[in-house]
Amino acid sequence: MNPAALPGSSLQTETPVASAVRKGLCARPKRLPPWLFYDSDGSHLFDQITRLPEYYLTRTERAILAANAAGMIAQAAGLDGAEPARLRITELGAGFADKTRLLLKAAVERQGDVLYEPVDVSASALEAARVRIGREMPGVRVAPRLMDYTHGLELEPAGDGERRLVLYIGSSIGNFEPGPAAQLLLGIRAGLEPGDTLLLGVDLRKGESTLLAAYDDAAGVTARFNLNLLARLNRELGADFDLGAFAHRAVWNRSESRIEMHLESLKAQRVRLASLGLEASFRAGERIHTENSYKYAPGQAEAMLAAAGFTPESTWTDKRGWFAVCLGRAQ
Ligand code: AVJ
Repeated sequence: MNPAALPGSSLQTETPVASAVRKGLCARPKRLPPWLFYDSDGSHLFDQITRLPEYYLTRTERAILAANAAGMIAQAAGLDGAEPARLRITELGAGFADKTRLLLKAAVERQGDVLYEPVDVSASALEAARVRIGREMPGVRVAPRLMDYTHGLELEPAGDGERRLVLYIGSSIGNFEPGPAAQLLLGIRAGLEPGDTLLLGVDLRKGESTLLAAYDDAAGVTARFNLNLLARLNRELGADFDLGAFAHRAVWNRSESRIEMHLESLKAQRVRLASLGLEASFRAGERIHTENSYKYAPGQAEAMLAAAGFTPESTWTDKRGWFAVCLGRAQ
C-alpha cells in the first residue's frame, strides 16, 4: 500500500499535507493531525464553534481577558521590580485575533502604541490579521511573522528598554501531548530573553457532560468541523471519502484528561487517495483519531511553565474555575 520511494517520484517532494496524511492513514490505529482542520472552510467552522452556546472556552477566556487586560499588561511590562519596560506583543497562532484586541488595546492605553507580531504558518491568516488589526486599531503596528512555532521561535531581539510578551492563548497548547507540549514551551523560552513573559491560556478539567457537549454540539457544527477534514482530503488529494459513511465522535479520556475527537467509519469500506497512490481500507466501527484537547488540573499550567524556565507570577481565572490564564516570566 505504501509504494516504494523511486528516485524522482513524488514522495521526495510531497507537501506537508500529503506526507502527514500518508503517515497517519498507514498508522494503526489511524490518525490525522489536528492542524489539518484549518483550511479556509475549517477556519470558518472553527470561528462558528467559538460562538456556540456549548463551547464555553472562548467566551470564558475572553471574559477573563476583558476583566484583567490592564493588569496583565502592567505586570508583563514589569511589576517584578525592574524598570517598567515598553512591550512588544507576539502571538502564536494568529487565528482571527479577536480576544487579542483586548490586550492590544490595554497596551496602547499604557504606552501609546505597540508593535504586534502575529506568528502563523498560514500566510492568509497573517494577512487577514494584518489588514483587520491595522485598519481597526490605530496605535497597533502589525509585523506578521510567517513561521512554524512548533519548531522553535526565531525572533529578532526586542529593542533596548523593550520586553516581549508572548501570547499563547485559546488553550491551543491542549492539542499537544505532555512531552511535545513541554518541548514547545522550551522552544518558546529559548527564543526569549530573561524578563520577557509568556501568557498561557489553558482549559481546566470540569464535569464530563459539560466537556462532551462542548465537543459535540446540538447544531452539529463540531461534527462538520471534524468531517471537513475528509472533505479537505477529497479536494486536495483527490480522495473519495464518502462523508455520509463516517461519523463524528467525541470521547472523554479520563485517565489522559483529554477530550478526543475521532471519525468513525460506519461500514467496511475502501477509500482511494488518488494523489497519494494510496488505498485505505476501514472496518465497520474503525476510527481515525483526529484531535486531543487536554484539560488541565489547577496548578498544572504553572508547573508546565516552571519546567520550561518561566517563573509563574500570576493566574487569572473565572468564577467557576473553568479556564485559566497564567503569566510566566522567563528566568
Ligand atoms: C483550538 C485546539 C483550542 O481543542 O477546543 C474546538 C479546537 N476542536 N472544537 C479545542 C476544537 C473541536 C480547540 N483548540
